[in-house]
Amino acid sequence: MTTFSYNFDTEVFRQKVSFPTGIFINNEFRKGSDATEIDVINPTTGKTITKVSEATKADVDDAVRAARKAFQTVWGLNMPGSDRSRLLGKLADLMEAHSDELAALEALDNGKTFGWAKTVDVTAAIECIRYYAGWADKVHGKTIETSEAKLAYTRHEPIGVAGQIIPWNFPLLMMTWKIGPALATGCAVVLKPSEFTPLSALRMCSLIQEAGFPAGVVNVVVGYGSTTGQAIAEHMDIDKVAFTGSTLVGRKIQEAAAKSNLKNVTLELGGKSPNIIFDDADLEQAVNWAAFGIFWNHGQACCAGSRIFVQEGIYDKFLEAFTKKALEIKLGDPFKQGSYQGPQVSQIQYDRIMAYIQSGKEQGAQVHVGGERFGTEGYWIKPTIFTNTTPDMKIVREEIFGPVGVVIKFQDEEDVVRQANDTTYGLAAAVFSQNITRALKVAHRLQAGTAWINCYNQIHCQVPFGGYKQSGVGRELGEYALENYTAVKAVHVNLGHTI
Ligand code: TXE
Repeated sequence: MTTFSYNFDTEVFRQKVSFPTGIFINNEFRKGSDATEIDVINPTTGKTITKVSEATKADVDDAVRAARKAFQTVWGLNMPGSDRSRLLGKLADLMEAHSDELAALEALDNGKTFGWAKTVDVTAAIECIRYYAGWADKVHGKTIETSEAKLAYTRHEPIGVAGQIIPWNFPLLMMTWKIGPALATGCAVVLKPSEFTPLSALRMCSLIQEAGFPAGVVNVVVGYGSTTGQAIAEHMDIDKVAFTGSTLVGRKIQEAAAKSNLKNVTLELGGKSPNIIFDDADLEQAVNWAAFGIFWNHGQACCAGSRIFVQEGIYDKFLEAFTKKALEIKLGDPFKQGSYQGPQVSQIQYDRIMAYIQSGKEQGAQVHVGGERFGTEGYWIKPTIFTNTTPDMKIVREEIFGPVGVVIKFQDEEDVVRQANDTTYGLAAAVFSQNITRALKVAHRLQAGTAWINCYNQIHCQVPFGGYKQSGVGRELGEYALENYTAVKAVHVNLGHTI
């Protein structure tokens, strides 16, 4: 079985970190059944960091067996919510104690900066586990009035074994969004991290062990999508699958669920979110948030504000200030103080983004700034702004998932609402205006699961998140996420009604 051992000797984190990187089933690390391994690449340099065990379909079967057994014997309805809460709380404490290490793993594996990983990813991941620890003993049904001869009530029972497939853009945070509500409600989990960024999930496995979760409650199988991921989606003994990733794969998950056991499906998919800036916006704030909206996490956010609509009266001023802001973004070693942007996650993503940039040029858009690689090694792309676009261009219609925004001029409310909703996606949207009536009216007309007013990329574990249209099915976070992991049972008790 593989072990990760790495001596971080960086400006912001110096420590030797080592932990097992086998597949994690029944609270034990072990090799995959074929003893094959996956290379983990450092996107900053393009060099291999380590290898981790690859899980096969047979390993997924084992993981599901372990989860089912735990669910039926020690977890689910067999453990009171207050005990599950205590375990989740312990896990959050352990994550806190290891927060620098977790941030360093995210920075190494994903390429985001240590600073962002620490202040956003790890902090929000801990908050998420704590938040769901709070829910674990508050999952309850209702009593429902029908007649005096009858008592009717509902139980919100854990759905069973949950398969969870997550991406590489927020590896740790996505893991907590998935396991938090699942464990709070009493489901057992088989989770597949992205093959590109497995390290923080594997480190979490040892923390889960240490926290004292019973064997089989959380199982982690690192593997490729078309094999390991597909094995989860089509498994006959998985009751629910939760997926975050591309719309293309989301369709496959739903198809596999339909063709197997009709498992419950929730999907968090892509986006092409509009960010609308009216003439009466606070210009400086709008510029800052717009830059954060598209360039944060190197544009690798499903809710990235990639279509920036600016009203004609302030278009020139906005573009000037926004350009300045984009040019100020400091690209640099994720482990150096002051770096804002690191590399894209992989060669594949780098190539995909550069192909979009090329298509924008070929279709006649203008590269206003950026549009090229940064440095000589790794997968770095400069913050890029396109202007002179038309609505049919690929860079306007498709999710680029990189630091590439299009700035589009609009005339009035009607015009911008029509353009903003002219997309197959519907994950997020934002409106900047100091006229709160206008901002609210427009926010209500936008077809999106999240609407921000005078801010961007604001996500809290208490507030639901998810997409309209082809951006997803169901909602994560908040109380809403508990519904994804519970089945409602209606119990009817006869108090004297005779037949
Ligand atoms: O995603 P995939 P990729 C979007 C973004 C990006 C594009 C492609 O536009 O450019 O997707 O990225 C697993 N059955 N988002 O190719 O393939 C895979 O192993 C089951 C948006 O990396 O969707 C990984 O664990 N699982 C997004 C996960 O799915 C499969 C985040 C996501 O990978 C599978 C990431 C299969 N057949 C990309 N094929 C967001 N919504 O935040 C792959 N996987």
